[in-house]
Amino acid sequence: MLRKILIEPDPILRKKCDPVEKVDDDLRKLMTDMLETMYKAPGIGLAAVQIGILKRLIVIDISKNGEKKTPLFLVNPEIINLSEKTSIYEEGCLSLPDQFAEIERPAECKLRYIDFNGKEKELKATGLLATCIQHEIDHLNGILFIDYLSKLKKDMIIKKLIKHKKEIKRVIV
Ligand code: K1U
Ligand code: ZN
Repeated sequence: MLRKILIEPDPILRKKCDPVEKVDDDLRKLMTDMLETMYKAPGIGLAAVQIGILKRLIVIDISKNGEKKTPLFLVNPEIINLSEKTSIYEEGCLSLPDQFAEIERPAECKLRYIDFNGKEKELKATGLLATCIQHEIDHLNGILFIDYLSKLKKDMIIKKLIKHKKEIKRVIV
């Protein structure tokens, strides 16, 4: 089932998410809905808070069009190491439509998480995957990539999004 993605400014996107207590069939259905919503958007990541669910839950798939799909389901992800080396990527966000900015983050990260079947796992990520994981974990803590920009750039983006939301409302009503 496709879910509606929240657009900034929305107070829900600024909340800190709660840990997941157990991985059961209801949670697996939610993760499957999140993956479907992310593929449809289209995007390479989605945090549950972006569909209004305040749980520490992320789906990611950085495979390219035409490649075999490689979905990752991260329940209660915890960063256990960040590299000193950094890298810069032009980031997008499904909650900030049509907005992009170059963001510098640690180039590599190691994380511990629970997978789709409830098993504890560790993963070392580099490149786009490391960037995407850090971007999504930021969502779980109420942080958006615009928070790393100057006040001027951030305010400009928020202004555009308010206009975009008014426009959508006008078309729907
Ligand atoms: O909103 C999100 O959290 C998803 C976001 C993830 C992300 C993108 C780039 C850098 C860091 C994190 C997106 O997926 S934005 C859309 C996007 O990047 C994309 C869409 C289609 C094809 C390829 C990329
Ligand atoms: Zn995002």
